[in-house]
Amino acid sequence: MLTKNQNVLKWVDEMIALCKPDQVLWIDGSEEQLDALRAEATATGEMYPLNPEKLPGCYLHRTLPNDVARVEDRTFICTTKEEDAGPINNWCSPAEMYAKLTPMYDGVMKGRTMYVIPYSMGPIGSPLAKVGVELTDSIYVVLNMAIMTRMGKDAFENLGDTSDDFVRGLHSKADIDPEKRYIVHFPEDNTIWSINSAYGGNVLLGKKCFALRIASYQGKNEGWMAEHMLILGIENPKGEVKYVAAAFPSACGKTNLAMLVPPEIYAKQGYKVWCVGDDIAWLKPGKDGRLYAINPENGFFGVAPGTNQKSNPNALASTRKGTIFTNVALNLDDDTVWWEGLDKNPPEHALDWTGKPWNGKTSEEKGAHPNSRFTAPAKNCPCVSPEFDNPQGVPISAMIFGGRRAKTAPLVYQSFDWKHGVFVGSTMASETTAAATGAVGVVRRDPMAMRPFCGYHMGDYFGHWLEMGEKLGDKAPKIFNVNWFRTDDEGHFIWPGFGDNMRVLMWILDRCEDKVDAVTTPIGFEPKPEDINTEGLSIGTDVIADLLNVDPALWKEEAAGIREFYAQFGDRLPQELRDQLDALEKRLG
Ligand code: OXD
Ligand code: MN
Repeated sequence: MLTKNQNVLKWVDEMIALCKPDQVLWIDGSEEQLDALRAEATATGEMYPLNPEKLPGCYLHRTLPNDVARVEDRTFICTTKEEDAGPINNWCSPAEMYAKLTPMYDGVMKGRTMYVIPYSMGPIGSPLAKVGVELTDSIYVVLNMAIMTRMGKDAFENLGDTSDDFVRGLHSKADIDPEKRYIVHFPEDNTIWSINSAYGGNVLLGKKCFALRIASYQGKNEGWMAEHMLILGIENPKGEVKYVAAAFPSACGKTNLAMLVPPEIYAKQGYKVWCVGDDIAWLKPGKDGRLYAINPENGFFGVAPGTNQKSNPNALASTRKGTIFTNVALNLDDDTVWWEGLDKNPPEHALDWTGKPWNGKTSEEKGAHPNSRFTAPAKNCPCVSPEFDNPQGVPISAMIFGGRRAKTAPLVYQSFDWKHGVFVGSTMASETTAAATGAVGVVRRDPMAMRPFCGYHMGDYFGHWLEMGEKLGDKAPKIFNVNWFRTDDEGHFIWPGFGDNMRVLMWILDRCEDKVDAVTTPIGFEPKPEDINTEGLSIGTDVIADLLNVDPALWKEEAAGIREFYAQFGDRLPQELRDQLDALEKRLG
């Protein structure tokens, strides 16, 4: 036992009585204990140790083919009142859900060990950090939590001996039965129950379940924000660093932006980019009234396919030691890993993500699952911010929303003010691509990229954003929207993206410091085309002008789509946002 906290001990005892494990192991976070678990997982085949020279301390793990992604349709927010979960979440009453799941956990760990994992989301000792305890029967979970969180006995220091403010996470692989898979949140009880999955997003309970769903609810009640945002710092040649936080839906390049490599024109002047986080930001007003952010996580749970030396050299470098790979291909010649988009040289003598023999040169099948992942320590990242462990967090100058829009949204625009910025975030959307099932170009609204992650009523969440703006007043970050995905008539992306996105970030920072004028359009402030630096690009200012074009006809359609989307929130949609929509329609004429 690593704590005297009676609230923890009582709850752990209750869960032991329910799950009936053969043994209970408290995870202290020591390397010796982790090494013993790595050895055990290697002996049972749960983890496969990779080439110790090329990938020291790295392991491969495979999940069952029925268990490779987050399951939004089996994810629940269980609040006493249905209306508190809102129209976007699946809801069930806590009483009914506990009654349904309790028998499923009864005796589920017989013959297994229960691991008790204390962890901190956020630097230990930070006023923004919070403690969680996850109980699990999976060594894979323990070893991933060791990378993704500050795990072990030190995490209890923050809690003290009497506090009840910790998130109770209970996970069991059970039989990994997809029909009985549940990812359930009880925000009113600080509790998460996950059963019948062993896939990261469903079982690393510190991440989406705690740091977004439960934390968004806590943040609303306690006056802070939990957001699906990367955090990055841009250092100028004088050594001053400005930070931005940015929210994008999945598959829109958050990890790539978080670790971007500055283009030559900026690098040669001495600009640098620092990664504070790639997925989640916890934000709270600081003593000076500005909004400060920490990354509650301690590692990256990134999508492997498409990660390569060109798209994201910093992410790739992060995976070269101490990393767990899940569902990628195994090169049998040298015990290294491979995934689609890594390089043009797939292994011939390999196993695919399911463990079947696979020849990358001749096979039609994919070697890695499209949602295969790396779990890599943040400390491995060559551009990890020196402020990564700063308990106070970093001050945020700008918040950026973005999605994938072929025609509608311009390359970048700034909201008129915070309220308008909340409107912009609440109407965020991304278009489906040919790669996904269903019609192409269909708009899926994903407010603030939180659609799958908001732990309460989305209308109240918008209200919380508005309240935070009131509180921050003129110290509030400026709010922007970007779109890297405008296409030409042949469907090709016009904007080069990747590191060149820094050119847009530079305009954003200039706006925050009042260094550059803007053009007023019906949707917000836009750059003058010549204010986006195109030096060294194959496109010029004329193309930038096209990328900034706002088509009133498309925007009228957009406004109609927003009205339809808003309707589901009924009277829990803040009046301010209705007013914003009316004002947009008026400006469009
Ligand atoms: C993630 C996600 O894994 O957003 O970060 O799905
Ligand atoms: Mn995410």
